[in-house]
Amino acid sequence: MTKKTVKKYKLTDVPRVGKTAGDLVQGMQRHFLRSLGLSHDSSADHYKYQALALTIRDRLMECWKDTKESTHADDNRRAYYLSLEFLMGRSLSNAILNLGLDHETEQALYALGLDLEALQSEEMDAGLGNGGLGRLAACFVDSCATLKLPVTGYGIRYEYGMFRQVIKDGQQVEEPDHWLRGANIWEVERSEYTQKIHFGGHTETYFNEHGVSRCRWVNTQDVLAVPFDTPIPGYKNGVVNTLRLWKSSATDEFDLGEFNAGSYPESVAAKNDAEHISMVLYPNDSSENGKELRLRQQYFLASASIQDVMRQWVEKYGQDFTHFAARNCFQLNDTHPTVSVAELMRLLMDEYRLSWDEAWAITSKTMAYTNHTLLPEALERWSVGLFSKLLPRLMDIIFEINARFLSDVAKKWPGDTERQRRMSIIEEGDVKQVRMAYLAIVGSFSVNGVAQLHSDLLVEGLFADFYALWPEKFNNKTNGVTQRRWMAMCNKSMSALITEKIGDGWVTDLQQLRGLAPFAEDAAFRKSWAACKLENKRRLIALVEKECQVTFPEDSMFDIQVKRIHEYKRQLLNVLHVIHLYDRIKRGHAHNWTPRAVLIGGKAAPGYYMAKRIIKLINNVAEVINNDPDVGDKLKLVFFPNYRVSAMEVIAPAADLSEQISTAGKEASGTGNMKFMMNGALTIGTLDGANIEIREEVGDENFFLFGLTAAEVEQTHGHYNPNAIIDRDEDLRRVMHLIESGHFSQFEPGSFSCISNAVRSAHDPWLVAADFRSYVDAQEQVAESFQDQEKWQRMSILNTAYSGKFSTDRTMHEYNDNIWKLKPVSL
Ligand code: 26Q
Repeated sequence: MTKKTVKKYKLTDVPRVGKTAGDLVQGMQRHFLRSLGLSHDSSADHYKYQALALTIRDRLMECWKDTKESTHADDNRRAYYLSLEFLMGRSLSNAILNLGLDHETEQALYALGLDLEALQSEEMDAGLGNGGLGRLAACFVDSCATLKLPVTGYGIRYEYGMFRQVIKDGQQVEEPDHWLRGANIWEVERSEYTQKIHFGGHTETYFNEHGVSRCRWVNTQDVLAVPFDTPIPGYKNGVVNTLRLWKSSATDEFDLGEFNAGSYPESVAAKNDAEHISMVLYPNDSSENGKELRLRQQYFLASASIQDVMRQWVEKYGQDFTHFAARNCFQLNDTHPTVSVAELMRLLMDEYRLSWDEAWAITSKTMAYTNHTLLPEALERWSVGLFSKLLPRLMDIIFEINARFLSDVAKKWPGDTERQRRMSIIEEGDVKQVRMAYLAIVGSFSVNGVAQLHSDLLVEGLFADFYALWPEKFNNKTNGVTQRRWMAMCNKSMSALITEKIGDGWVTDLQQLRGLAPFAEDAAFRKSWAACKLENKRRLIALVEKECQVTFPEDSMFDIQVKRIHEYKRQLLNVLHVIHLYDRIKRGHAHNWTPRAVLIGGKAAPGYYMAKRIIKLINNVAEVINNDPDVGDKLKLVFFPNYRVSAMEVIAPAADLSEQISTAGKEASGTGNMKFMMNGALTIGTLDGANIEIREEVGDENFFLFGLTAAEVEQTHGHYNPNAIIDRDEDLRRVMHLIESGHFSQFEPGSFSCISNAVRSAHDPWLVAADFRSYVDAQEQVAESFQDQEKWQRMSILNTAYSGKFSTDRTMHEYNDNIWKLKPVSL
């Protein structure tokens, strides 16, 4: 054949891949042999998981291509979610669900004699986050894809995610999470979009050819940022968005000049520094201040992501930035990526020659900031010294932003120097500090909290001065969770029952769950509802048996608190209640008893001493209770090790009671509370974060409220006397005595004195003693309600029925309507 007569093909003209069960079987067979090189049917489940994952991935790829082509072709506005954390968990089951391949996959695996659950559990969690803020980012990108919004997630591809928690001798021990060992099926390296990031060096001013003074950043140490893309499928809509995670890598231009030929190995080894930037996630969820590597990570993400967006802009529109702000929006997930404000200024001025005013007009219309904390001590600060050393050019820009900002403040409040001092981005003092939250507010057109109470408290408290200056910037966006993962995927039996009654519209329109409310009065429905819960409880029983060697009785109330271990979240209050129940059983005050199985899980920041003591206390109390024959099935307590996304997928569907017991005014929102509610758990909670809105939706008769309000908490300041409270309350006195007498620390005397001291301290900010009585009384109500199972199931159904507000689909609609203003992708 001559070349001329050969039919021509394009690499990109690939026939569409089939989606029947038979196609999936063939896909798996092909990948098993041709991609994985396997021939033995007896190979480990891990390979079978990989074959299935590759087969499902094939079905994502073409939608991914279509989505990219569509957004590339239009001139529509886009948003970028910048976050140091994306707590994605597993991807396989989510991809199967969102592609609408549930049924076909089940059939294909049946034909192959394989078990879906076994294969799914082979996938490592992508644990690239600490907790709420990281998981929120994951739910957001799911909802954006489902709403067809052109939103790209930008983050860091940590080699090691959140540590694995093992419990040894009742104590937390951290083990490294090398999650990328054994290949990550879901990522695609895109080295052609590598960016260069600068650190160190110094700045120089010079005059350009027009005699204009300009700045350059020289003598820097450079690091490469290599992108890895993960597909984010929307629910049955053909959209696949992108999560782009950056890996750090050394440049090959390492400085041989500094070394003689004999030091070649040393100069290669120096590459290590660069490659460490994306090595590990910081495992604390309230800021650990001042760590240089953390600031490197933050700038690495900000600079790589913004350069990536500008690269795409310049490729498409050239160096004209007139419409840049109209077409681009960066959402900052807390202050962690806030150096972006200064980085966008730098790129526009130093690389693209814009004036300060032009650059500022763009930057301050492009950035939007979400705050996730009310604790003043958790607000991020960086010392000016460290900042100047690591990022001198950005420090200069921040000083200039601050100078111009303070002159505006002076114009509005002439002579009010105290106010200028309070509002300054630079905190004066022994060590000057950059206040990142203030930089974020000054540099953004939108600032939001994550629940109504939180947003209200921000403008009344931490950000009051800024609210007085720019009231129009501040808004609320109550958090949510994706019902795809947190109901449809993890609670199949309940989902099927719901769909049978009201259809499957709720999967993309959660308010439709309201249609369930009338069925609360239907006895047969309540029976089916209870049967689903029981099935889910059996799954959790098996898991708890495996992880904790404790058997939860299936008819006991599953009382659950899972979240990071923090004093403000008050796991300690939970334990005090459990000790109180134990004490009652021992005293023979257990008539009409409601059996309870209490599960507490969560990770403590490795350096957080009190949090680690609380874990130890929980384990010691569990040891005593679970082995006391007087207690038997009346009460069980476990500390669930290594709490993570995939564990929550088993825990939430099995819960009867959701513990949301933070000191009022301290939990910004909470999102676990929403997952439990959707899965039919009742909440015992304070008036804190989104609990308030949960109670508003479900009605106070279906919610167990206790505790001081945020305003009352504020008022206790200066006159709190926990010892008087303990003296007056016999139950609390007995509980404190059990702890202080060493009943739970027989071989470790004094081991919990820090805990009892904290409860007795007049300066206890978390007011554990203050809320004890009202908590125990509310728990008594809970126990009584659980005895009337008909009533309980009715309340459970209504919790699910009124959880519609807490979908991230609603949250993303609100971000889009008020902040991003994006048009859906047309496919
Ligand atoms: C900061 C500096 C250095 C190292 C680490 C950090 C750091 C990392 C993570 C600080 C905070 C976090 C995470 C905070 C977080 O998860 N906050 C939670 O966000 C949820 C989503 O909005 C809310 O529901 C929770 O109320 C809030 O606690």
